[in-house]
Amino acid sequence: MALKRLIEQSPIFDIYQKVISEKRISEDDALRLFQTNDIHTLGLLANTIREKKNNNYTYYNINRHIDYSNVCSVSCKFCAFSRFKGEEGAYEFTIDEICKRAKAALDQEHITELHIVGGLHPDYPFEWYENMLRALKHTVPTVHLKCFTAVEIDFFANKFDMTYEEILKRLKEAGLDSLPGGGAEIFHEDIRKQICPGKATADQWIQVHETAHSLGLSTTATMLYGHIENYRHRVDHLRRLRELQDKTSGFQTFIPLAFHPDHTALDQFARPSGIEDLKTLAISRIYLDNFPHIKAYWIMLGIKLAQLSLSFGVDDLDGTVIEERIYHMAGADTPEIMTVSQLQKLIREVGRIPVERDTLYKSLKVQEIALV
Ligand code: V47
Ligand code: SF4
Repeated sequence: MALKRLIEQSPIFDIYQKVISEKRISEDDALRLFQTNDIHTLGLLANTIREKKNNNYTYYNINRHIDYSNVCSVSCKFCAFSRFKGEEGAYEFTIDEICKRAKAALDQEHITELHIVGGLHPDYPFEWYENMLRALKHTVPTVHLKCFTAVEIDFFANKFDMTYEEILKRLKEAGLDSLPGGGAEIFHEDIRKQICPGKATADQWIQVHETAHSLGLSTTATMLYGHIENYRHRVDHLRRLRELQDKTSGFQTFIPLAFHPDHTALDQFARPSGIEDLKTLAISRIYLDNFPHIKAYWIMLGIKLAQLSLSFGVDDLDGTVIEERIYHMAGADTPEIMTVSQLQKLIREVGRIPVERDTLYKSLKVQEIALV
């Protein structure tokens, strides 16, 4: 009864009623959710939807990230990872090195997914990317290849004078299985032109994903928050994603990414607070009613907060990862790898059931063992 009274007195009680009766919330509602300090009602709402959609399950996968090169033709203000060609710290993996890393991860960790991205390399011919995919399919044929952000796809289209469809069809033929959600940053033009001029616009990012969905390639979506944007920009970002998902149903997951400022041109900012992280995850779960999954990328969020987020709308913790660079170059102090048993333990500790999934959310192993 006390809880009922508390909820009834909440400044977001009208939104609570909407969500409980399965009505879609508006952009104004989402903005009010960002403005509220009633984190308990927010968490309760997000958790209700999370349990309706994904029961008590929490998903993870066994994956490896490979960032094939940090050489990039542009310089986004939030990025600590990229280097211009010839600059100190620039690196390029050969296709052979990439395959060796992939094979080692399959043999030692039994990965089911490779997540491969890189900078916008000024010199590589298109065949380099095709050859990388072909070599990987030959070396680790069972592994799902989730490669290239929409920003990279847009860069290839401009550089090699092809349409998104032509690029994606050729990459698919070479072995591409799906696209990751990076490069979305904040869609709003006022922010984009300040933090990442010179790369794909929001419309282009959306168009690449729409094209991928039309070709049967599923994708994920991200939002980089906690820098110069405000809540209205975040809501605008979520709105554009919900609209595309209404059209295509091609997104699997949404992953909010907390800004890490170290060694970036925006290092005057602090990292978003824990409350800000939980709010953003919870509101994403509530507003994006057409997204099946919300992921907390533990590398970025920290392990303790990622665990707590499982009560704030999150049903997915990404994977074992291995050799993450983008966040660790920007100051992340999380480990670069978590073992499967560590992942399972932190899921079980909050009373959820760990489920190993493949990239497309087919359950591979459900760990129904009770916590002792
Ligand atoms: O595109 C770069 C962001 C993204 C910083 O699709 C930064 O399942 C915070 O997209 N602070 C790469 N963020 C990571 C990414 C991702 C991660 C996990 C899972 C999936 C998925 C995708 O990271 C970049 C950019 O948006 N980023 N620098 C930074 N300093
Ligand atoms: Fe290059 Fe991507 Fe870094 Fe921007 S975020 S500088 S496109 S590597």
